[in-house]
Amino acid sequence: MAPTKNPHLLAWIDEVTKLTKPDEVMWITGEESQLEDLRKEGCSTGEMIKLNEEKLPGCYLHRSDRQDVARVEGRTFICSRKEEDAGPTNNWMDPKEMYDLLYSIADGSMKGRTMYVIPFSMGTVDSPFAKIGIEVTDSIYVVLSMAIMTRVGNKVLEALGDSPDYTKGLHCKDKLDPEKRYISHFPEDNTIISVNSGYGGNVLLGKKCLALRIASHLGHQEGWMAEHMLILGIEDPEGNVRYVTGAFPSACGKTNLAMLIPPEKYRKAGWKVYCVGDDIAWLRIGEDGRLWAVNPENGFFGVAPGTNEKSNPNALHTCMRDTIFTNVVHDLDTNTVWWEGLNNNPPKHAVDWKGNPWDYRKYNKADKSTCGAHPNSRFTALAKNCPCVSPEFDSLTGVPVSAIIFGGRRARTAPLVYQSFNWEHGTFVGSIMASETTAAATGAVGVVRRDPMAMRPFAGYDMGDYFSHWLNMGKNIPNPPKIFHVNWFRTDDKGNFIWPGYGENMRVLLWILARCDNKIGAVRTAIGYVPNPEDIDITGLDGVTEDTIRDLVSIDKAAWLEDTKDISSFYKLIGSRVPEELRRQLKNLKARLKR
Ligand code: OXD
Ligand code: MN
Repeated sequence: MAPTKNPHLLAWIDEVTKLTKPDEVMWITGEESQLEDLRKEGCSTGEMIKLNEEKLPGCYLHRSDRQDVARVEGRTFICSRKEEDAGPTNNWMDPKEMYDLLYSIADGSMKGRTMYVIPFSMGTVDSPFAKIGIEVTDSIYVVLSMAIMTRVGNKVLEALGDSPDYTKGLHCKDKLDPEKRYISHFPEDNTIISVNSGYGGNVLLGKKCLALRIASHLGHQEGWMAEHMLILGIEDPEGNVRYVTGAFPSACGKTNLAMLIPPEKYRKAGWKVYCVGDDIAWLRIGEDGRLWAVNPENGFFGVAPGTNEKSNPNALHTCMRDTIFTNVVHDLDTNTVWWEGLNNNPPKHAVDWKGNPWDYRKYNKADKSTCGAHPNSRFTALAKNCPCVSPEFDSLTGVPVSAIIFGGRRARTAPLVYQSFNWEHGTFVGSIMASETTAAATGAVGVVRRDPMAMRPFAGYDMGDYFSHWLNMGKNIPNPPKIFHVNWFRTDDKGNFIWPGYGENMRVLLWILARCDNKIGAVRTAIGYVPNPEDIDITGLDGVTEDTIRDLVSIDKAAWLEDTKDISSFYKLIGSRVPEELRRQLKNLKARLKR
C-alpha cells in the first residue's frame, strides 16, 4: 500500500504504473531492512557483488553495461516550450514530441520487473531550501545509489504532505539501447524522464538532472543559483571558519579539493579543512546580506581512478564502508576493489570492469584499453563517512561564502590563481572558463572546450540568460563573495605539471582568503589581480621557488589574445542573449591585453 495520501502523487504513480506496466510496485521507505533486502536481491541476480565484509563493510561492486559508462551530453535534452529558452548549448526537442517518444519507449518497459518509487529530498529534509523529488525506477542499483546520494523514504513523504510541489522523475532501464537513450528535462513541468541508461549521471535523477538542470531553471525564476560547485570550510588556528565554493568541470579535481588535507606545517599550526560538498551548491542571499551555500546531496559520486593516499586520503577512507563501486577492478583474492592510480600493487587474480579476467602485466598506462577500471569508474559513498565532513553538513540554512573559485584544466594560458576585479568581472571570468574534456562524458578526451562556470552540460536554460542571472544576483547581494580563478594544471615544456597540487593547494586557498580579508596586496594585470610571488607560501615545498611562482602567475598576453578569438566565437554561439556587460568586459580585456 502507498505510504501517502497525496492525491497528486498517487495520481501520477497510477499514470506511470499504467504506462510502464510493472509486475509489482514497491515504495522505498528508507528503512535499513528494506534496503538490505534489495542489496540481497541485487546480489542474487548478479546486478551487484557483495565485497569483503571485513575489509569493506557494507560495500558492493556493480558493473554497468559496456556502452553505458558516462553522461551522454549528445542525448541530454532541455525540452522547454520555446527552443530559444533552452539556448544553443543545449539539445532541444518540442515537449509534446519528446513526451510522445519517451512514452512509446516507456510503454510496457517494466513488464516482468518491479517498479520502485523513491521519495527523495535534495537538501536536509525540513530545510526551507530543500527540494523534493519522486524517482520511479526499475533499477535496484538506482534505488541503492539514491539511498546514498540523497535523503530518501517516508520522512520525505511526510515533509511533502499533500503538496503538488515535487519534481517528477521517471527512469526506465528498458533495453539500455544507446540509440534510444534520452535524458530529458521538462523544466516548465518540473519533470525528468531518463530511458535506456543505467549510468549514475544519467539516472540518479536527484543529481545532475534535478539539482543542476531543473534547479538552475527554478533558481532563475526564484532568485537563487544552482551551481556545479564544491563547498569547503577552512578553519584558522583561532577557530574561525570561512567557506569557499569552487566550480570546476567534471573530473577536474573538485572532490580532491573539497576533501583537502592541509600540509603538515598548517595542520601543526591548527588549520583544518572541512568538506561540505564536492559537486553541487545551491546559493541564496541570506538575511545578513551574504551569499549562503547548501549542498543538496547526501553523498559523493566520485571518480575512482587516481584516487589514492596522496591525492585524496579522505575520499579513500570515505569509501571503505557502505559504498557502491561501479566499473572498477575486482580483486578475486581478497574480494576487494582496485583501480589505476590506487597504488602500485595491482591485483594478480582479478576481473576488469567489463567482467573479463584481467592480467595486470598487460596494463600499459598509455593504452586505455588495457585498463582494469574504466577511466570514469566511480564510488558512491556516504558523506557522513568522510573523515573531514563539515559539522555544518546538515545545516538547514547552509554556510556563508567568502570566495567563489572557478577553475579548469589548462596546460598554458590560465595562471595558478588570479582574482577578478569585481562581481561583474568575476561573472565574465566564469563565462570564459575553458577546460580539457575528461572521461566523465562520452566523446573525445583532452580537447579544450569552453565550459562557463563548469555548467555547460548542466544549465537547464539559455546560457545567455544564465549569465544575466549571475549579474543580477551580484546586484542583489549586499556583501558578495570575491571571485577567483585557479589552474592547478599548468605544464612545463616537457608536459609535466609545475604546481604540486593536492594538499598543497591549501597555499593558494590561503592567498585567496588573505585577499578576501584585504590583508595583502596583489599585482593588477590585464586579466585580474595575480599574487606577488612572495605572497604564496612555498616553505617546505620541494623544487618550488619564488621564480616557479613568478612563472606560474605570469600572463602570456599573445596566448590570451589568441584565446579571446575563441571566446568571441563562443559568445557568438550563445548569441544575442549574452548580456551587454559581458560583451563590454570582453572588449575591455582585449584592449588591456593589447596595451
Ligand atoms: C559528475 C560529473 O559525475 O560532473 O559529477 O559528471
Ligand atoms: Mn559533477
